[in-house]
Amino acid sequence: MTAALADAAAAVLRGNDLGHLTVASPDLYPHQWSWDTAFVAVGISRLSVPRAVAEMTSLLAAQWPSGMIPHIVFDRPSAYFPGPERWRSELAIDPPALRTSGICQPPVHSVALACILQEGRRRGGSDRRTAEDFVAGTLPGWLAWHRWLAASRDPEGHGLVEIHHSWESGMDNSPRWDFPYSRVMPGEMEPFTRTDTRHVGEVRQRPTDEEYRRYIWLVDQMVAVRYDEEAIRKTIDFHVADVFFSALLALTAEIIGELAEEFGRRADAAEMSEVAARFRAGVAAAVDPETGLATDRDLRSGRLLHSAALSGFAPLISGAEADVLARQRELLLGPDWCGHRALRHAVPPSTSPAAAQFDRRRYWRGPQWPVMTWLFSWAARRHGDAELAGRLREEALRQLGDLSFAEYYDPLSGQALGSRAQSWTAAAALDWTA
Ligand code: 9WN
Repeated sequence: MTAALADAAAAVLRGNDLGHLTVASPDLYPHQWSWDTAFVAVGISRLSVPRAVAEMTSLLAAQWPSGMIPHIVFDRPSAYFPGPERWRSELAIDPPALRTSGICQPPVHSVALACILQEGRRRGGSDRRTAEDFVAGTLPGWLAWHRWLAASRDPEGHGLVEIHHSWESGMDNSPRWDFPYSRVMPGEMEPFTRTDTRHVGEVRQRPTDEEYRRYIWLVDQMVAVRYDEEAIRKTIDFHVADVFFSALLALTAEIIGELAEEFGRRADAAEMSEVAARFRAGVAAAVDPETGLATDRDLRSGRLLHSAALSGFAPLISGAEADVLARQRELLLGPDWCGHRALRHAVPPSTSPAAAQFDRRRYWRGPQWPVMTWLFSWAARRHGDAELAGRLREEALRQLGDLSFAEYYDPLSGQALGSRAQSWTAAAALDWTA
């Protein structure tokens, strides 16, 4: 079974491979996405270290002069909406060399660097050299990305990353964002036609039209100020502190710091370790003592955004004090989450099945996302909890046994939902079976 799963996963990644980059999925997402690329590179490294390096290199080529890694790189025409004509990255005050979107996604990239390096060294020979040269040669670019996040997205040093669009969170329509979006009131705007709904079985597996109007309204607001970060902060209708993004920054800054140290960049290492500590503290301070879950904040109203979303487990990603981790672990495996009696597979749902907002088939409002299971499993191992990591892996492998490599799954029936042949799902399977 494991060999069949690995073969099928490899076939999905080959099918989505354009040569120098892998599209996030064949029809729904025919371009390169930022955080998808990191997960995909981890999986591909199990097949070919040079190919994994190429994947990361093509993403880095799209880095903005500011240091931002954009969330989508458009390298060919397609019907995806919003495409480059709506994003208009060429209008940016300091524009990127390639056509990209104008926002970012959570940093997972240094996880990919660490995995590529580990796999290169395990294989030895030219793979080892390729991986080491690649990490040493591109560290300045990845450092600039983490620096930009720490400076531009947390200018006051609170240890929480602010975002200007829910696409930046990667969890687009999560209940986390219901309140801030209730304050986004689109005015007159250029008409548009969605294309995403053509590629899924049922429209109800995707965000609603009302949500899309708000998503595009925010894009137009950013274009209007030519992606000037300062102006965006002042004018954008969606302005929140994202606890899960912050946890990833804490984790990935720590890894970048370790890599910098290893490759002789002492000052960079110290700087990244400070960034990691700052965001780890920000995440820890955002844990609600009553629920035990980490909480986002709406920066327009100052309101805390309580929601039963998977992001509440941010400390399991960033790392935290032992008592915080123990409580989070218990909650994660408990009856409101992985241990919920109606779940088909005991892996984390995107929203708790015990919550009023739970919607078993709609995107980030309930379904289980295998890539998120992979992330929690990887982080658990890194933070010394091999038992949790192994449990999640085992359950996820059962879920992936249908070989559809779906984007997400109905947590109650186990049915595949969203896109099929999703690259990051196949990548997770490959890493787990290696
Ligand atoms: C918008 C590619 C991306 C993921 C996101 C996921 C979804 C895009 C969309 O697909 O978002 O960025 O068009 O719905 O929410 O996490 O990176 O897989």
